[in-house]
Amino acid sequence: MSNLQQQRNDVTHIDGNLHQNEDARIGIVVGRFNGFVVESLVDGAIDALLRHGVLGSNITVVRVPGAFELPLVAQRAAESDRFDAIIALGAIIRGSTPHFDFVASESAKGLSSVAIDYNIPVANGVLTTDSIEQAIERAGTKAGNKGSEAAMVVLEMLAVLSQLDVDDDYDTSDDA
Ligand code: INI
Repeated sequence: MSNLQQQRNDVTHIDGNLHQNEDARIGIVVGRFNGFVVESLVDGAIDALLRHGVLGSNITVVRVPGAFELPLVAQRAAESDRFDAIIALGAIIRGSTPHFDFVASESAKGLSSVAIDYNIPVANGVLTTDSIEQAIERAGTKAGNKGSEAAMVVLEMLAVLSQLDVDDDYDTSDDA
């Protein structure tokens, strides 16, 4: 085997294993604005979590007025230490939102800050679409369900992060 091939074989790959979730405690924060779309995202997220072994008793759904309020409640949820990961769900629809760009960007920025500041996976499952039709398409009809996608994201992230916590093999103590 060439040295290059050997080195390739020695590379450590860490990928998310999506099967061990019975202990995962998941907070779902939900903006009620455009609720007819958002509730399909909530259903999709809960369904995906349960199908991947998360216990219903370990799932908490917190509803707030709109997507703009999601970062604060996600931050409180992270701070509370009650959750291993947070899923944020909402729908911001440009057609009916004069301040679409502002709400969308503040919501996204705030959610990513929570993940970094509290060292916890936060999935951004907030739909940002030009029209109600596009939102419906992404809420369980022809373009999937952004709620279930967000649920899968946090499960994958939990799996990846737990392996990083355990695997210290990259520590080259031979050099010592
Ligand atoms: N909130 C949404 O989640 N989606 C929207 O499309 C939306 N529109 O259209 O304005 C919206 N606005 C409310 C916003 O999130 C706050 O609740 C509000 O500004 C009070 O802070």
